[in-house]
Amino acid sequence: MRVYPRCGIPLKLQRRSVVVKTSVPGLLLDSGPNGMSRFRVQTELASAELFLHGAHLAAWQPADHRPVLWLSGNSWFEAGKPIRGGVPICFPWFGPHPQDSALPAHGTARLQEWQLQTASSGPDGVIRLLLQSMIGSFIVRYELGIGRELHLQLTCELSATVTQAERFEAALHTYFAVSDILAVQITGLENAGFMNKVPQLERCEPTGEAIRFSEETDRVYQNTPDTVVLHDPGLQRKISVSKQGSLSTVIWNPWIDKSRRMPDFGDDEWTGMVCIETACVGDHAIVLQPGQSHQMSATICVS
Ligand code: TA6
Repeated sequence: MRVYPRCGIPLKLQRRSVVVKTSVPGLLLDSGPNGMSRFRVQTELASAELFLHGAHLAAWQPADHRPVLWLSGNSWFEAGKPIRGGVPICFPWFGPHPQDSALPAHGTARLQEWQLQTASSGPDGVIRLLLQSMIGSFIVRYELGIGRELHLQLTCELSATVTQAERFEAALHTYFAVSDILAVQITGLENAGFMNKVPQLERCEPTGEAIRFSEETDRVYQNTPDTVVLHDPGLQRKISVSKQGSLSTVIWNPWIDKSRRMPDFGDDEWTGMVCIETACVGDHAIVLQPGQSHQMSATICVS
């Protein structure tokens, strides 16, 4: 059986539900829904699930806490379709394609099968995974550090073989589980202006106050280098999202009507989730010269 280099993991799982121990303590490989290859982390620090499809982190639960990432009970697990929840990777564009509406929303990264490059368990007990994919002219690497904290790092390199600069947008479109969207608030964006996308596209001034939810909310905050905190009194926890290499932060809850319009989103699931997305979009899209690269990372902590 051929194995992944350097971590002894079989390249291909048979289409039956098998669980394969890997050479990395606390890291298993099995077949998830519809036989999709899934890495499962189970250590003293945390548990998690990562699909090669879209390099999609679908679950993360640090020890002594409830699940942090939200996943729809109606999610697709199919080639060519994104998983609904967890951390979708939006690349090389965000939202609808600017010229061709036939192209998938949020780009193709979350629809591709990524390759595992390395997997390891450090002396700190953190499981570190490196995945890679070629997306257009870009070599995209995704590093995950899975422990009591979650560290996600997306490195996008423009191939040196191209002859001109290229622009991209990127987002870690993170879905957080909440006790009740009506009870939570988000701080850290009080002083940032934002593009409001509902009810219509409108540039808005800073509100000067924490974000609370009472309707469909879809906002792209710009010039936001600082840490954002999700306060959830119902679960008696705070979730902080700190970042590097990202000046956009997207806040999204679909509310009632949009939830009903999405087949892979339960009609009543909107009350239990909110997206806080670490991004480089719009005014903060990235332009690279051939051979250049850009790193965007997020560190998520629960207290
Ligand atoms: O990040 C917010 C957003 O751009 C919303 O406009 C909504 O479309 C959401 O992403 C989900 O997009 P998706 O393509 O995953 O259904």
